[in-house]
Amino acid sequence: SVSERTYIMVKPDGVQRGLVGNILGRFEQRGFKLIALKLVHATPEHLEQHYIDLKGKSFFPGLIKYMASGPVVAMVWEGLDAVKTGRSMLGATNPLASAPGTIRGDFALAVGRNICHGSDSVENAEKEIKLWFPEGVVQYTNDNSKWIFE
Ligand code: DAT
Ligand code: MG
Repeated sequence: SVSERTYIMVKPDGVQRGLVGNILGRFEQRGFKLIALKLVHATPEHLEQHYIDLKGKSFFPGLIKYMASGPVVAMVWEGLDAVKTGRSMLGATNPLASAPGTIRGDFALAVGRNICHGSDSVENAEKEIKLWFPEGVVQYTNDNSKWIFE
């Protein structure tokens, strides 16, 4: 739906490498509406909650350490098919399999340094938005929606 929401995050390597503006810009240009944004240095406990489904994987400790190594940019984007479209804009989990033109396909090589996160389902998006933005998102009307949607 037009009001679907997804949780997108620039990971610590994306922030350190100065890719925040580029990643943000792609969602803006595509026509998604920014409804929440913050720079946050998350605790390991918070990140374990975010990646709870992966607990037990061999790479889990390394993943948490990497994600806690610096600030991340947490954001919520709203628009038509936001979850699926967000995932396709990110590219495959392993950047070596990501098509050029995707964020990972343009900026990353290693699966453990793949610079961005995007929700994989509407249900998980709702959970992640609650986890990262317990204060809620920002409500405002964006007059350009009539130029983006029929
Ligand atoms: P995605 O981030 O594409 O949703 P995921 O949820 O399966 O992928 O995994 C979360 C993150 O964990 C992923 O972005 C990078 C890391 N990861 C996944 N598989 C990995 C692996 N085999 N080795 C190292 N890191 C991995
Ligand atoms: Mg995932």
